[in-house]
Amino acid sequence: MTRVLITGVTGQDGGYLVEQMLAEGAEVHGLVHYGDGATAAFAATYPQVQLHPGDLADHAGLARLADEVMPDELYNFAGISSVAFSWLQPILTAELSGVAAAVLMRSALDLQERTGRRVACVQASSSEIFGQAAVSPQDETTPIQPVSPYGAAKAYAHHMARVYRGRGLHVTGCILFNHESPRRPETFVTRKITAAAARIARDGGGTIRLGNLDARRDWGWAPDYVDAMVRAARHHTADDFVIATGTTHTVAEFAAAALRRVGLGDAWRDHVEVDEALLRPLDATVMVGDAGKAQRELGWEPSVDFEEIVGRMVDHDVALLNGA
Ligand code: GDR
Repeated sequence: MTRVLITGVTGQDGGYLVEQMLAEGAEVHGLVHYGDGATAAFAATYPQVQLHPGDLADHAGLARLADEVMPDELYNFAGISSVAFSWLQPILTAELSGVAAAVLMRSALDLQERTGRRVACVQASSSEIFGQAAVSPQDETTPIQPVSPYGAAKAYAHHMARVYRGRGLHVTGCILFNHESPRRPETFVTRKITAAAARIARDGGGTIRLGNLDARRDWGWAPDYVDAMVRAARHHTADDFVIATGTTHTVAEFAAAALRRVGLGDAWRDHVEVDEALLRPLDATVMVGDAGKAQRELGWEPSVDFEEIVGRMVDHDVALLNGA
């Protein structure tokens, strides 16, 4: 039986990975943060998962956890996931999204060297490591030049995956572009828009306050991205893989699609206000990934397109408001 350790298990990707692993019959362990409000609900939903309370800043605790669980596969999804928040807490972001990842990799390597058993690791890297990339689409060879504290922390972790790979650890850096689902919190622009579109439709009016409407993102379907990471963990060779759809849309286009879904297509601009306070000090402008390598080597490709992602998220939020 495969034994899996997932950090960040209560997040969007953690939940989808748990479901995929339980369906396979794996033994699943998750690191949860002390006092995380999401833990009780998560434990009730997935009672089969063995939860380990801990703190990413407790380096000795992370090493002990790896030794105790002795995972075959370790997925690191933990850390600060909001680029906007990283501007408020840059040092904490470096600690939790950068240093903690390196600690986990070193712990996995120590374990592997002591026991002689392979520990396949996946580092959830991010397209934010490319910053304001000069080339589009971005692939595994695109220069790493982040423009946000989040991107810088993720770039460090991504480089450390390369370093530990050189030391013999089977660690893959999956460079994930934006990936969405109804499980996204409203701190991310997609869910903020779909939840607002549902409210506007119910109330017969209202607006969404947004920041940069012109930012272009490559939005994919989160369960597809989780599946890519499992394929990467099990691939014969550890490597870097871009996971993306290859299509890009602006925030404005996302808002228009969401409002179209609730029947307000032509009037979408009447329902969007720009709030300068939501603009970031620096924001990647165009993100679009080339996942050709993942397609060739992992047999992976995205299964849900932009309109369908928007549609599923809006329909979920409409149903939530209707008490479904
Ligand atoms: P991002 O996602 O920063 O790309 O990181 P987010 O949804 O927060 O922003 C996407 C783009 O939308 C613009 N934007 C707004 N963003 C938010 N959150 N709220 C707003 O009101 C708003 N208005 C406009 C942003 O400026 C940005 O350009 C996500 C996260 O999942 C990371 O963890 C992951 O690594 C990257 O995607 C790939």
